[in-house]
Parts: sequence; structure tokens; C-alpha cells
Amino acid sequence: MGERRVKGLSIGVIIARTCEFIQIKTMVSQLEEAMENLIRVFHNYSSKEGDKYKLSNAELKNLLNGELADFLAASKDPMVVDKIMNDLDENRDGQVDFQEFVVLVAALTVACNEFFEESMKK
Ligand SMILES: [Ca+2]
Repeated sequence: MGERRVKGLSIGVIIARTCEFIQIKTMVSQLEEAMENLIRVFHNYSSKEGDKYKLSNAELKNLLNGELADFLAASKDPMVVDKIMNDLDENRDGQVDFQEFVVLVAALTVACNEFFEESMKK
């Protein structure tokens, strides 16, 4: 995926200010709320054991069971969590950090949107 850090980008400063602003304001937009929820959900699960900013295999499993149960149920593969972990763990440290996690959410969201757009055509 190449350069994954936003720090080096010229928009890095704008992004940092936006994040600071979202933290202090009381009214957030729908998209800002969705972003906040993504962060909250991740940390609810990642903080349970080991590195609190990364999902262990067990934490990832709990997150998928708790938050994406339909997605897990749709797969009959008992090794699905290990496969997802393997796919997402781009830096090969055996854990899923937030950047790796959002790749899964983005992929699922894109797939759901395609399904949504198809169903609207009918
Ligand atoms: Ca990792």
C-alpha cells in the first residue's frame, strides 16, 4: 500500500487540526460521528489485553463476533479469523493496529455500497 502515514503529506497539518477540533466540539456531523465510532469500537476491543492500541488475535475475534456477527456467520470457514488476521496484518507483528483495521472496514463498506447501488437499480 506504500506510504501509509498521513504525517508526511501536506494535508497532515489540516488533518491534525480537524482531529483536534472534532474532539472538543459538541455537535458533530454524521460522518464525523461515524469516524468517532470507528475509533471507539476499535479501542473498546484493543484495550482488553497486551498492547492496548492493537488487536490481538483474540481481540480481533471478539470484535468480529460482537460487531460483525453476520459477516462471520456468512463464512462457514472455521479459520476465517486467522485468515482475516493474516490479510490485515500488513506489518507482520501478529496484531492488527487501527490503520490495518480500517482497511477491513473500508473493504466491507465498499462491498456493501456496491450491493446498495445494485439494489437501487432494480
Ligand atoms: Ca500488525
